[in-house]
Amino acid sequence: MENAEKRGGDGRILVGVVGTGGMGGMHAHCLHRKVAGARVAAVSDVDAEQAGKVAEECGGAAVFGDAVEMIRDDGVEAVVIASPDPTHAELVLECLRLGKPNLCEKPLATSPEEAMGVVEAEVELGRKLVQVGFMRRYDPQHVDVKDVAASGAIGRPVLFKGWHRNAEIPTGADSGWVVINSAIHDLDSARWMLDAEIKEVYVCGLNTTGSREGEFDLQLIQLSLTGGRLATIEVNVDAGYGYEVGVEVVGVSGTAYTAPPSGAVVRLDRVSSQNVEADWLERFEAAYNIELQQWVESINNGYPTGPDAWDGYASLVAAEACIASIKSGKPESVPVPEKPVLYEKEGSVVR
Ligand code: ISE
Repeated sequence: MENAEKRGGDGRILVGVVGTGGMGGMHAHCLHRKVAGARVAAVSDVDAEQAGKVAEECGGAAVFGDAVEMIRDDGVEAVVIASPDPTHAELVLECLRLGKPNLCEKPLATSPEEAMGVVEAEVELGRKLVQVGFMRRYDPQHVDVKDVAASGAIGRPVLFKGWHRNAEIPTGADSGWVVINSAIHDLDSARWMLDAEIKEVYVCGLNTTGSREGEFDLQLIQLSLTGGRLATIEVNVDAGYGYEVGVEVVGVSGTAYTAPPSGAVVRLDRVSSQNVEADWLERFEAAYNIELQQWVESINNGYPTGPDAWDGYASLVAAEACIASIKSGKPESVPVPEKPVLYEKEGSVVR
């Protein structure tokens, strides 16, 4: 980056973190303790006490009550956005106006139209600055499966299977929440693993709790993708026993699936057991570290190279079609327009 000299004198990228709750706090701590080449320069949150606590734990970062003010500050060169979902797109657009690289938690926006606004702004700028927090793309177990699928070892990949279970559904969550908050990861995984776009979706669901009539906490999503590929996804956000995510890619001559995250297998009293993670922060701890480390390195090399604004947009278009399918009870087609050339290229500058 051209303004490397500005970085507090030691060459580390000065990062501002928006939101210091569960996700933002985790990102800030991870940047502070585990990521080389970056410094948490500032944090922002409407909860001043929480922001102050995280700032102190992260080496005395500056504290802002207003996210936009923090993003505009000269002492912030790159931004992690982990505030509530409805704020994402506007904050990403502010980063784009200032030319600041950013890593935005999923979803990129609350609707495909809003996400398209981000894509258009980035295309207008002619540089990729946005990365979306689809952290499974950094999970060692997922990466192993992707590598096998991409190597051709199992023949042409034809089917993706994903399973995704949360221990407990938050109060008030409806079918749409399950899709936009949880299934969006699986929609991205299917696109990434199969290297294809989603063309059609069909969702069946169940209410396993009996308490939210008409709302599906258990959803079975069937996808048709480009290249004649298929996918099935189970999302169960009230599984009770813990948190679990896995994928399988079936090729024409073999199959590859995620090994369970390691942990001792304990055999006691004639029972064999292994811990199940409580939530995504525990299950994907390594993935979040790798995601942030690679994000920092990619910025140092010029631009973010992880899942981009197009991935954020395409996943939201598919998510919206899933919600339409839940309402209609029928398959729904997914109208994804042609991908702008900016997102086809390895490099960031197209003009
Ligand atoms: C949560 O918001 C996440 O992003 C997790 O990665 C996902 O697995 C979980 O289902 C969501 O609720």
